[in-house]
Amino acid sequence: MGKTVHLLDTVSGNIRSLVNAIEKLGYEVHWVRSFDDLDNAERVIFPGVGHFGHCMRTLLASGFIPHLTRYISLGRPFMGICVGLQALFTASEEESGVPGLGIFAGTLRKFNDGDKSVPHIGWNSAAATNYLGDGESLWGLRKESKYYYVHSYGVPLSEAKLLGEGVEVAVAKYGQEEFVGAISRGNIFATQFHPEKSGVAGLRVLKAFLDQERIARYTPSQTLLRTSQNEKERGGLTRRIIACLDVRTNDAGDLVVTKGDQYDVRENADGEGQVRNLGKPVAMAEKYYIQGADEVTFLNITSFRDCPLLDTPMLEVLRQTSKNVFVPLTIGGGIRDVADPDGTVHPALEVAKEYFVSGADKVSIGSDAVAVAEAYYANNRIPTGASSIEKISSAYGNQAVVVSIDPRRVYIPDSDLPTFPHEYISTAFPGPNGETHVWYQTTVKGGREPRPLSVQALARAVEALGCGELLLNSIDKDGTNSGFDLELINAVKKAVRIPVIASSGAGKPDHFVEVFERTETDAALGAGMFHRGEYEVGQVKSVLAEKGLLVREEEG
Ligand code: 1PR
Repeated sequence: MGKTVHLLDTVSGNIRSLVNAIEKLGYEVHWVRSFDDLDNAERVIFPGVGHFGHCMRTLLASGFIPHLTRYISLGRPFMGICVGLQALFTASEEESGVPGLGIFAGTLRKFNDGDKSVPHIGWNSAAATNYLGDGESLWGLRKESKYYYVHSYGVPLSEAKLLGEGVEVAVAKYGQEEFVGAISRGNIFATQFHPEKSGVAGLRVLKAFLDQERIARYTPSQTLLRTSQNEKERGGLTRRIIACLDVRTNDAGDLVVTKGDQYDVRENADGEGQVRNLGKPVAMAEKYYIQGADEVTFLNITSFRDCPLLDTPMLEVLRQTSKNVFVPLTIGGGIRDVADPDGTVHPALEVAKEYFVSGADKVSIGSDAVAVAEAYYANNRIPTGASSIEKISSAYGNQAVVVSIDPRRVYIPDSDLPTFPHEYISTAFPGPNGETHVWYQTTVKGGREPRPLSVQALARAVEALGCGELLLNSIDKDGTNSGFDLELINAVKKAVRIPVIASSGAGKPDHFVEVFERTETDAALGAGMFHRGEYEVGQVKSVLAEKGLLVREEEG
C-alpha cells in the first residue's frame, strides 16, 4: 500500500490543520473529487464539520453516499472525524428526519446544559475499555492521553452498548454523561475528537490509522493524574490553559507580538513611545505549543483600522503556525464586513473563510459582536439571520465562533441604583466614593469606545445568535498581573450556558488556580506573564495539578 490518503471534504471546512498533520506524518493528501477517486482510494478520511443535517444533506447531494458505503463495506481503510463519526450513526437530535449512514445503530443526543457548559469544548479522554490493562492500544488511543473535542451532540454510551459484535468503543465522560469518544469495527475507525488538534497524542492516533496499525503495544505512562474527588465529578475534561498573542504592526512596519497595560501597548505610561515588541508571532505560538498550551489565540489588535482582506498578514501567520502547532488556533480582529480600497466589500463570512482555510479553527469577533447584539435588541430579540455571528455559525458550526468581549468596570452611585438601566452586581471592592455596585460596560475598537450595553446583555444576545464560546477580557485587569476579575467572570457565567474563557490579569500560576477554584470558568488565558518569560505554560499546569485540578500533560 502506498502513502496516499483521500479526504472527502464535501463541506469545505477548516481542515488545513488536518492536511498539515497528515503531511507531517509523511503521507500525501488527495481530494475526493469524483466517484472514481473514492473507488480507487487507498485510505479515506471523512472530516465532517459543523452541523449534522447540513453535512448529511451535502453528502447526499454530492452523490457520494453509495460509493462511500461500498468503499466501507469492502473492508477498505476508513476514518471519520467529528461529524464524520456522527454521520456513521442512524440519526441525530441536531436535525431529526435527516438519516445518517446507519453503519452503527444509535442516535446522537445533545449534552444536558443544566449542569455544564455546552458545547463540550476541550481536552477529554477516549479510553478504549478492552485495551487498557496490558499496554495495548487500539488505533494509538491511550487511556492516559487527552484529546481535543468540540461538539454539542454525542452518542450516549448506553446506546453504544447495543452496538453488537466486533465493535470497540473508546469512552469519554463529560459531567455525568458518558459518550462515544471513538469507535471502531474492522476497517472502520472514527473519532469524535479532532486528532489533528490533539497534539502528540492526536498525531499518534492519526498515524496508527494511516499506517493501518490497529493494535499496538506500549509501556503505559507512570504519571498518575492527581485529581481531587470534586474534580472527578466533572468527568474527564481538563482545565484548559490558553496562550494569547496580541499582534500588530509596530512603527517599523514589522508584525510583532505586543502586550498592553490596560490596552495601552506603547512603552511609556503616557501612551507615547514604541509599541512593545515581545517577539515574532509564529515562533512564539510554536514555543507555547511545545510548553503545553491547550490552545493558541491570535488577536490582530489594530484591525479596527482599515484592514482590506487581501492585505492581511495574519493569514500568513496562520498558514505558518498551523504547519507545526497541532492544538486549536483562534484568530480575532477584523472579523466583520470589510471593504478593499477600491470599494469591494467582503462579507464577514468570506473574511472568516479566508482565516479557516489558512488554518484557524475558530474566529473571534469583537467590535462587530457588540453592533450585532445592539441590533438584536433593537429588533425585539428577533434574529434576522444576517449578522456575522449567524452567518459564520451556520456555515461552520457554533463552536467555530468566539465572541471577544472588552468590558470596563463602572461604579454606580447608590442614588442611581433604583433607576439604573443596565444589569449590575454588588462588589466586594467598593469604589472611590464608597460605591458598592458596579456594572460591566461593553466597549468597541479595543476599548476606545464605550457602548450602552452590559456585558451580560451582550453575552446573552450572542449566545442566542449562535456564538459557541466567550473570550472574556477585562480592560481594568489587562496587564496588571493582579489576577482575574472573579466578579466579572461569575456574572457572565451566570448569564450563559456556552463556555467562557477567563482573560486578563494573570501574573502567576496561583491566579489560574484561583480562577478555576472560585469561578465556574471553562478555560483561562494568559499573555504577558508568558511573553515576558516569567512563567512557562507547563509551570501553570504543574501548579494546577498539585492542587488536584485536572490538566492535560504534554506528551513526548
Ligand atoms: O474588534 O473584532 O476587530 O477585535 C479586536 C480584538 O483585539 C478584540 O478581541 C480585542 O479584545 C483585542 N484588542 C484590541 N485592542 C487591544 C489592546 O490591547 N490595545 N487586546 C486588544 C486585547 C486582551 C487580551 C490579553 C489579556 C491577557 N487584549 O487578549 O491578551 O488581557 O493579558 P494579560 O494576561 O497580560 O493580563 P475586533
